[in-house]
Amino acid sequence: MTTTPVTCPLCEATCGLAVTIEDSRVTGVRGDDADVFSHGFICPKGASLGALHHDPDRLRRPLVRRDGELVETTWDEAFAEIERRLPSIMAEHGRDAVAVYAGNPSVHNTPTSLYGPAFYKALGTKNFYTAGTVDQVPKHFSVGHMFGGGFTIPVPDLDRTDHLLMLGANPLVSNGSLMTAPDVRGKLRALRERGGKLVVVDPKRSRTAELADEHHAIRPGTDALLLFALVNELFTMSLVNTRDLPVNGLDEVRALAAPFTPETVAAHTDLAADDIRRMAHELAAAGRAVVYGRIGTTTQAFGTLASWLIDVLNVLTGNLDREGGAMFPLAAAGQANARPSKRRGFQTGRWHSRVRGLPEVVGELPVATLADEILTPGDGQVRALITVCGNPCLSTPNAGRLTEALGHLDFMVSVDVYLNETSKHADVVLPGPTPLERPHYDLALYQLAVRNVANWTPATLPADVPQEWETLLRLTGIVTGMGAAADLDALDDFVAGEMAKRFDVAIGERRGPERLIDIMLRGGPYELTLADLEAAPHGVDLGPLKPRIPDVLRTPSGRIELAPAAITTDVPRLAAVLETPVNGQLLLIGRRQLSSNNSWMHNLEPLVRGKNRCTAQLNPADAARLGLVDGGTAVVRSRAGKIEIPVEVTDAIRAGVVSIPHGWGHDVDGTRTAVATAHAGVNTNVLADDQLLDALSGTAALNGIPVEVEPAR
Ligand SMILES: Nc1nc2c(c(=O)[nH]1)N[C@H]1C(S)=C(S)[C@@H](COP(=O)(O)OP(=O)(O)OC[C@H]3O[C@@H](n4cnc5c(=O)[nH]c(N)nc54)[C@H](O)[C@@H]3O)O[C@H]1N2
Ligand SMILES: Nc1nc2c(c(=O)[nH]1)N[C@H]1C(S)=C(S)[C@@H](COP(=O)(O)OP(=O)(O)OC[C@H]3O[C@@H](n4cnc5c(=O)[nH]c(N)nc54)[C@H](O)[C@@H]3O)O[C@H]1N2
Ligand code: SF4
Ligand SMILES: [Mo]
Repeated sequence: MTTTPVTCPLCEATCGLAVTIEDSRVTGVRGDDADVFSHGFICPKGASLGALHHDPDRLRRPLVRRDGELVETTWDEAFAEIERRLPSIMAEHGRDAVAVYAGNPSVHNTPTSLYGPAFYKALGTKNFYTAGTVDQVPKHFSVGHMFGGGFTIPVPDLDRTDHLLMLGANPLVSNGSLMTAPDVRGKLRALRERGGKLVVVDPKRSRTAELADEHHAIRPGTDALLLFALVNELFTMSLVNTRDLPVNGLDEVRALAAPFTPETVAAHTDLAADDIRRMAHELAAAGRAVVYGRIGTTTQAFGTLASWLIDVLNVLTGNLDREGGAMFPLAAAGQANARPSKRRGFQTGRWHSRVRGLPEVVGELPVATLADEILTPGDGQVRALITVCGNPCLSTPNAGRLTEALGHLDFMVSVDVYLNETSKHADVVLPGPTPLERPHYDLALYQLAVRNVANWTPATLPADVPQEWETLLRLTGIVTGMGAAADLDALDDFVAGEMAKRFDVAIGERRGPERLIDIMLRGGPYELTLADLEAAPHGVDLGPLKPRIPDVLRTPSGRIELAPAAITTDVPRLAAVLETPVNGQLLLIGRRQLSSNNSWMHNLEPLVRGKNRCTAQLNPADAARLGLVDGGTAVVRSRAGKIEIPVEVTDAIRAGVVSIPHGWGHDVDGTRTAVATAHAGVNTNVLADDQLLDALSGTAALNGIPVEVEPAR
């Protein structure tokens, strides 16, 4: 029996877990008390790492389509099939005819996060999509233009703040996002114990709102109006104090905010003008305060404006880049803004999608238009798709249309551990190892951590499938013409060599992800080595966040751009909302659930036990008006589609709002997920509208979707 410390790769919190193994069976998973960051915290998903590892439905051999059926095959045959079909499509129709969709776990999985980019670059397609455009891309857009780097995202300094204004986030359930912070509940309790204040803005009295000092049940999609009114009040009452921050565009922001007084936004936000005023005054008066927003503020029609205004408020109150405010982490590895580079400024729209002309942001196109690109004939039509750790048939808007579109592809490959709603459409499915069978270093999420930390986890158990970095290198070999039999060591040397050049260090001895992480650590700001982390299995604490301005800025001016034209151009669209009378339309929003992980962990019995969680939550007043009863069934309709779903009546939801969780809808033929199928739920993204986007970033508005609800007959 051995107990090994492991960093959990399932969500953004990066908890340290202690995994007990007996005769290569996982017999226990608990929080690792010695972890330098999480100090023993664990959630139900982390506790299910063993169930995931032993899930009999998890794919252990590649699948290939023969006579219409997906059948198990050898690795050589799987790659041979890809080599037979993919290069010819590229040769005949060009590189853009092959699209990629990289899903959320591709960022949490160290090997795919390191070798995916090498493969995508080799593929060279403009049709590159990720889960980012159903998630955080508006934030990349706003910080890119304000601070000069799309990944220069400030995070709330949770451990030292005295006032946290939180919008559209529920970290007690999600465990935090764009804010790597294990045990958020403990941190929020500590905030209140030291006399601080937590204010939550959310159409639902979420678990986080329940813990808060104050909860404001805003009308969905109107956060930008509220935030602008807070800005307006700060200027009007001379409460602006940017300290010694280097700021351009103050006067412009003051002028832009002028129409958005607390009175003018009150009707649309459904918040009282006096409350809005008080929120502004308390924010300005608190010693150390921070505004933070998440999914409810990004995946909505004004996602970029809301994301921008959140940091405008952090600047106007002098809380950007100061202790207890919104601070820039300095990760040990891979943080682009930690290295000296030219201040070229941030660009978006370097290319556009073919059919709808939607802009590129941080190298990707909006996934809301992937189906258009597949279904619309013409030069550059997408004919092949490669998904890597993604389930867009459940995760992206107008899921019904995307599912139909996949049937029109000439060829599809899924790099995925399950045969599910998306991978069932593939011609070849390539599985990878489980989290316990691969090494882990949370490259992306330490760049968003509320404390600077570093932790390396070697693979705990031997894998019965190839490592995904090798799979991705094989695919790289195929699309670069070297073929599936390409020399993987030579390809790996090439990838490592490029990275060593970029980080200005020697290439080093190891192979695979170990070598790449070692290169980034050695070239990083703390000059750590992988050996240092191997010697510290519970992690290395690099201390609290420190101010990083001006060095962190990469705007051409070297200053914070508070009113970039690329963003302010969308303000008239927001102002127009004020001219439109409020109507009584029901609006659909989403919610997360503690024992779900987007769409893909519903095949684990411990996580789906108990009553059906996939319900439409409605306020008692709406239920009564519509003739709906708790436990009954409702028909919910939007422009995009229609579903039937059980009703849950609860006063936690404000009137005029319906909340349905995403990631459900597992009752489709041809999958191999018996437990999930038995707990199917309904796919809410059949309702999400692929035409309803944040105008600037093309990110889908998954919150604030107009719907009609009636009792099912
Ligand atoms: N309506 C609505 N829709 C939403 C959201 C919402 O709030 N409301 N949220 C959006 C957000 S924020 C996100 S991030 C997306 C997520 O969207 P996706 O990333 O498309 O979906 P996931 O459910 O994370 O699916 C992950 C896939 O990766 C596979 N997988 C898991 N681990 C591994 C691994 O180690 N290797 C490989 N190869 N495959 C693996 C799983 O089997 C699954 O197929 O959903 C979005 N969709
Ligand atoms: N347990 C669990 N944890 C997860 C995930 C999971 O599926 N399950 N998914 C992970 C992923 S991919 C992500 S991106 C993060 C997301 O992390 P969070 O953003 O914290 O996610 P949610 O819990 O969906 O919280 C969003 C909140 O926004 C509210 N909301 C909806 N519309 C609006 C609006 O218009 N305005 C405002 N102010 N609020 C609104 C919702 O009611 C909800 O309470 O969570 C991650 N963690
Ligand atoms: S909170 Fe996230 S990182 Fe921590 S145990 Fe749960 S899933 Fe894993
Ligand atoms: Mo996400």
